[in-house]
Amino acid sequence: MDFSKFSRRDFFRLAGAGIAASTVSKVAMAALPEIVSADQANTQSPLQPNTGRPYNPVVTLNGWSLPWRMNKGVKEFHLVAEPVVREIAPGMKAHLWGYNGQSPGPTIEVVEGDKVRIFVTNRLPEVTSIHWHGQRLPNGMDGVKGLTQPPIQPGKTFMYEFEAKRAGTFMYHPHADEMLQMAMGMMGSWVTHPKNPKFMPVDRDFVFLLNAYDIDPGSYTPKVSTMLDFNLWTFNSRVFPGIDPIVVRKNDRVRIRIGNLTMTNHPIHIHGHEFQVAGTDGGWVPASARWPEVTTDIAVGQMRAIEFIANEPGDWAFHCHKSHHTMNAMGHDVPTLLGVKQGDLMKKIGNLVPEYMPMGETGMSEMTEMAEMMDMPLPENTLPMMSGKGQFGAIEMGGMFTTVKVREGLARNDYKDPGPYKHPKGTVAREVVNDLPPVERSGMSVPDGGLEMSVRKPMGDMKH
Ligand SMILES: [Cu+2]
Repeated sequence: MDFSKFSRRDFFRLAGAGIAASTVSKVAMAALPEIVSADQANTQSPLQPNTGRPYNPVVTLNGWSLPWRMNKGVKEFHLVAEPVVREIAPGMKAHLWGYNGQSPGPTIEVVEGDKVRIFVTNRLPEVTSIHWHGQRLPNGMDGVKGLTQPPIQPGKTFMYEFEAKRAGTFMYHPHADEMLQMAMGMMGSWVTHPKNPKFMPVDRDFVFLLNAYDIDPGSYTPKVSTMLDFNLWTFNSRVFPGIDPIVVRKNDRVRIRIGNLTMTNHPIHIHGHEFQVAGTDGGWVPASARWPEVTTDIAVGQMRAIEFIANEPGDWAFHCHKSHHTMNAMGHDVPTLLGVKQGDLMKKIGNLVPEYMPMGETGMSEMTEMAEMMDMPLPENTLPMMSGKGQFGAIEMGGMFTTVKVREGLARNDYKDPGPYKHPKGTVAREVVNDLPPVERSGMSVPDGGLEMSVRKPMGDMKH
């Protein structure tokens, strides 16, 4: 793993830096695993295990996995709940709460049967706790503030200990002031690898969370009381074009594990391939119980691990099928003006409201082009509603959208963006010009006087 991207902060700096200063004992902190944190939103290379049982690591989309230390046979991790700055996409940063420098927090990877100890240090201004969604564990380790444990006060460190009993994909998030803390970005993925590395092997294994924010253009902090009307629909707290592509080799068996911690469901859709749901947060789906899909709905609090053979080269769209979830901020209160002749109305309004932007007489696409042509300035710290550039022009997407890039001849561990797909000659949709071969007419001809057809009218009440 490329550690140059991380800052390793020692516990003295941690203890001296924040609100925790007076309450964290340096002696106590000295016994804890070193804090590792990330300051970037790029997808990091998989973390190859160098201690403990072997496994095939996952790749966290626009994220990273947390290093651990072995202590007398126990895998020890250190999570720090703290305010973070997350780049949502180039051009926009959000002031969130997260873990170890980012939101979502780092992915935790363990192996079935591992004894795990997770230290959680609270550097937030309020109490927190962590619930380990989907895990089999002693009740008192379940992380529900008030019900199974006292709150973790600001400045304090708690310890969770349990055995990772079941292989699969899990999530972690606070179970204290939950609505606010999740609206602020506190969550992460957890993968328990099977003890037998040959169990359901895949060539490339990706994981990410669906999350959502409501951040007004020009501001940095999410509105924490929003219930449904979020304006940034994100994969791991990133929106397109800030989401990295999912890069795979032709004929790879690919798994993508997707957890939903937003407040609504997301029908996740792949182009050019079919997949099967091979796992949920409840466990692996037996092969005999799977069926083919190109879209799977992921409800709130669910995880779906989809698998497919990537045997069609290309840049395939991979996105939520709710079309307002593939748009960024600003796009949500636009009046429908399809077919409305705005004429010099826009000039008149423009005199009164200088920032007035006319919206779409023929559709929204013209706006994207106009904004580009006029080099229209956006308010500070926000993103165009529909953006992204492809080899054929504007992609006009935002939010929960990325591409699965299937390429021949990549190296085993190569996840770098290979650039736009080079289409074989004659395989791209094109304008019809006068170069089509002549059509052979069928022998059918209409007799003189035309054809007589008799049609029987359906009777009765045809409501449906
Ligand atoms: Cu969606």
